Amino acid sequence: MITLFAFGPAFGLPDPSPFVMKADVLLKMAGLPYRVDLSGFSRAPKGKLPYIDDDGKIVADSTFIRRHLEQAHGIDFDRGLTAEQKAIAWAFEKMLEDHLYWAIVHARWMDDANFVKGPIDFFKKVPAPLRPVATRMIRRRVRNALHAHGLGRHSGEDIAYLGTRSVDSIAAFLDSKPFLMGNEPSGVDATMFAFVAGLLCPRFESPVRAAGERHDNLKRYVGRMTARYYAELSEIAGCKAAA
Ligand SMILES: N[C@@H](CCC(=O)N[C@@H](CS)C(=O)NCC(=O)O)C(=O)O
Repeated sequence: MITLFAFGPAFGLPDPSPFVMKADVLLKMAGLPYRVDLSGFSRAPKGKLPYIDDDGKIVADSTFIRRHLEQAHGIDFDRGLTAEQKAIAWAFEKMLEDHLYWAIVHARWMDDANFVKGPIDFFKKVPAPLRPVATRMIRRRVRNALHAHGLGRHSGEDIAYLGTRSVDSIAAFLDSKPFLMGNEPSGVDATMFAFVAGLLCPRFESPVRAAGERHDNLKRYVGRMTARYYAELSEIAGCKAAA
């Protein structure tokens, strides 16, 4: 049995981490039995979630989880896609994960109003006397990560410009298709759904979320993926589940 190590539902999302949501959807797409464990962060091999334990084999990082599901369980997430489509899917996936993700992190963690509506909750378990120091320390760590990535070096206005370009690109490419690569979901939809839902999360105000809200097709897409993979939920990120 596979165990997915996750943070657990937060901010009205199945998980605050889009990478965890991606892994969760990949497991649902694979149709393999799995359970979710919320106690694994301190043992995460790379210091991050998600990771899985598949009968004793530990696999960390959502992309390597996908590779493991493909190689060990014979799942083909890109069934029916041409080599060109697979290349496009990979490019979109990495744009979402290595570019748009940081705009989402910036909005949630660096904006004071957003921070107190969301990430501050992560510190509730820290004993009260230590909480302010721990909060400052982790927030500084996130600021440094944003700086090391590069996005954090730009002004808020420029981050909004870059994030909006990515959001407009995925909306334009999705167009009126039900799923990113066509009529059926493929591997990239696990990523696309997770990141667009995280972006549209109504808890946080940001210019990049506003860019997402301007695209009805993205909202309908999140609703469509919710209906297919989270049938127990009536909506995610304000997008009503509907096939
Ligand atoms: N490349 C990784 C990224 C995972 C990741 O960045 N996880 C974040 C949550 S969104 C995390 O666990 N951060 C905790 C930390 O950096 O301390 C993947 O695809 O799984």
